[in-house]
Amino acid sequence: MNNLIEKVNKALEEYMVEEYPQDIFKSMKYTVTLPGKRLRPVMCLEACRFFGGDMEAAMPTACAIEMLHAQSLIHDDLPCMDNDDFRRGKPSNHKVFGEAIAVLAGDALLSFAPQLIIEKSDKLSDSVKIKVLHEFMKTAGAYGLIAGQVVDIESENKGIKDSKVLEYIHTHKTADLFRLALKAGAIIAGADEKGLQDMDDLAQKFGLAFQIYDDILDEISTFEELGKTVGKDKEANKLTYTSLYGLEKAREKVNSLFAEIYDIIDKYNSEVFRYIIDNMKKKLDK
Ligand code: GRG
Repeated sequence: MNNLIEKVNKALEEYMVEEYPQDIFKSMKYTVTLPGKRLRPVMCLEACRFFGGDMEAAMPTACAIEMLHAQSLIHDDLPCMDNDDFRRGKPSNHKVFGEAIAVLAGDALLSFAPQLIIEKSDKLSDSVKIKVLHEFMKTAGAYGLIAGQVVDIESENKGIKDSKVLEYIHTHKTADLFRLALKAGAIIAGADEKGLQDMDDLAQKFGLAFQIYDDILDEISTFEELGKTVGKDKEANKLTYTSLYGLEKAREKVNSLFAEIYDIIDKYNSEVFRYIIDNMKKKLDK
């Protein structure tokens, strides 16, 4: 796992150039290279391995997915969205570069990332690139992250407390990026339909588990542990699994999803996924 994270960090440093106009490139690089967990690029490389693919061939795509994730974090932290001053243990992008540049840095990453897939994926055929880009577009747009974010904002404004709406938000705000990572890695390795279906299933279960886990940590952790403001969801009366069912039921749900995830990843002998889930369990048990 640490080896994969190091490889991803090295590639991100290489891809995040600082050109003219420097303000925008600096702002893009700032959030992308802050120390996140790199779950999505690592999962993309791991899914590629599941199906016997060449991890090096998947590296530009893995990094592009981390860039899309960073874009969503930059925009999510803006005053017009979640209004968060900290991210990954440091001031949020707009706190350092100002709102205008932060909006533009997110926008720029949204096109810089697929441009990278096209320009740097020498080992991929054009037809594989198109399939990967198709998944990328579905995730980034109104069928993916944006759909999740819009319903999240609406449900907060209207005080909606509905489990179906909650699942919709988790599916699109959170699971869709894991889906992109796992499916893109599998596509690059030439996985068949059954393999792609497994990745879809794994992403959905992991995404739901991860968002509920994130909501639990928001209630039980400190700023130092998370590197971001804690307790904001409760304060804003946000629709979350913990607000709907309470902490204990939320822990039960995460554990039952983990059990289902183990059934899938054991088929693929995934030490990486085991490491990720074991770490999540430790944080929940503290
Ligand atoms: C895609 C155009 C476009 C817009 C984005 C703002 C927005 C629309 C969506 C919000 C998506 C979001 C921030 C979801 C939260 C998911 C989540 C739990 C993120 C935290 O992920 P970690 O813990 O973060 O993996 P690190 O920092 O470790 O990478």
